[in-house]
Amino acid sequence: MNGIVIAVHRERYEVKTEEQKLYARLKSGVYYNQGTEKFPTVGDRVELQFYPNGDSMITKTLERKSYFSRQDPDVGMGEQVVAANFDYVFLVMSLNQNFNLDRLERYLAQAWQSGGTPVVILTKADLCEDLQEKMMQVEKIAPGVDIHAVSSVTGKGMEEVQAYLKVGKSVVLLGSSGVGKSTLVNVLAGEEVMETGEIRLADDKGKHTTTHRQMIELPQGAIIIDTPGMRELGIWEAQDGMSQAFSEIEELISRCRFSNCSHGNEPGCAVHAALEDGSLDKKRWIRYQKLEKENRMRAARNQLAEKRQQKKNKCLHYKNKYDSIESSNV
Ligand SMILES: Nc1nc2c(ncn2[C@@H]2O[C@H](COP(=O)(O)OP(=O)(O)O)[C@@H](O)[C@H]2O)c(=O)[nH]1
Ligand SMILES: [Mg+2]
Ligand SMILES: [Zn+2]
Repeated sequence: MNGIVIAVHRERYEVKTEEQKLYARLKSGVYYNQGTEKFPTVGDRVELQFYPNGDSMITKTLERKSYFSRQDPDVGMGEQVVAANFDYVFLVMSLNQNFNLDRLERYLAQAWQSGGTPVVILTKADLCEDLQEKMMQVEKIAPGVDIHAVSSVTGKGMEEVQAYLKVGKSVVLLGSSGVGKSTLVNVLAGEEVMETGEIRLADDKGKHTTTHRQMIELPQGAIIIDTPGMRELGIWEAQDGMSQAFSEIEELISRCRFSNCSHGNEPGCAVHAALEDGSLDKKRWIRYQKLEKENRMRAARNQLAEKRQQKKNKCLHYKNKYDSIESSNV
C-alpha cells in the first residue's frame, strides 16, 4: 500500500492513503540498524504494510521530486529533510519592516536548490507606500521568478496567487514569523485553516501552539506545507541553487577570458566589465561572493562531518561484530 506522510510526530507518522488516514511507524530493519532507507518527512510518498489493529509499518521512502533540508539539530546527525515533494516554494516577505533583499536572495538560492519553483509573495501591500520601487528592487535580485504583491486586508493579488493552487499541487511556505503567512492562507482558503498571530496573542500561550497539522488541504484541492523547521533553515549546501539564483552572474563568469579568473584585475574579466558599465550591481556582486564563500565553507564542514560519521559508523560496525563474536563464544 502507498501513502503520503502528512505529519510527523516523534516516532509516529500520520499517513494518508487512498482510503484513509492512519498512523505508522518505521520498519526497524529497513530504517534502523544496518538499514539504509531515508527517513520520511512531511510530503514523502511511502510504501507501507497495513495493520488494521495498530500502527502500520513504513517499509520504503519513495524518491523525492523536491525537498528542503537543514542541519539536524542533533550534533553529528547530518542533514535532516523537513519537507518533500512540493511544487512551489512561496517566499513570503512583508512590504513593511520585514522587507530584506539580502535574506530574500538567500531564500531564493535555497528554493532553487530544493527542486521546487520559487514564487515571491510580498505581503501587507496595504501598508506600503513605495510599492513600485520595492517591486523593482525585488525584480532585480530575482530574475526569472514570479513576484506578487498581495494584501490580506484589501484582497489585492489574491487571484494571482490562487492560480498556483490547483488540485494536486503543493506549496511550501517560507518566511519569518509575523509576515502574514497564516493570514494569507486563510484568505486563500476562504476559511480559518491556520492559526494567525492575533489568535495566538489572544490566548496568550503563543509558545505552546505548536500544531501538528503540518500539511493543510485547501478547499481548492491544493496542499500547503508549513513546518516549524522551515523557519530556521540553517542552510545546507545550495551550490546548484546559487547558480540559478544568480544565473546572470554565472553567465558573466563563463565569459571571463581565463577560466580561473579571480575577477580582480585580470584582463578580459567580464564581471569587471559589467561592474564598470553598471550592468551588474556592485552590491549584488558582493552578496554573491559572500554567499559563495559561505557555501564553500559549509560544503567543507559537511564533508568533514560526514567523514567523522562514517568513521563512527565503522567503529560501531566492528563493535557490533565483536560483540556478536563475543556472545557466540559464550
Ligand atoms: N495590514 C496588514 N496586516 C496583515 C496582513 N496579513 C497579515 N497581517 C497581520 O500580521 C500579523 C501576523 O500575521 P500571521 O498571518 O499570523 O503571520 P505568520 O506568522 O507569517 O503566519 C497579524 O496581526 C495579521 O493580522 C496584511 O495583508 N495587511
Ligand atoms: Mg503563522
Ligand atoms: Zn572574471
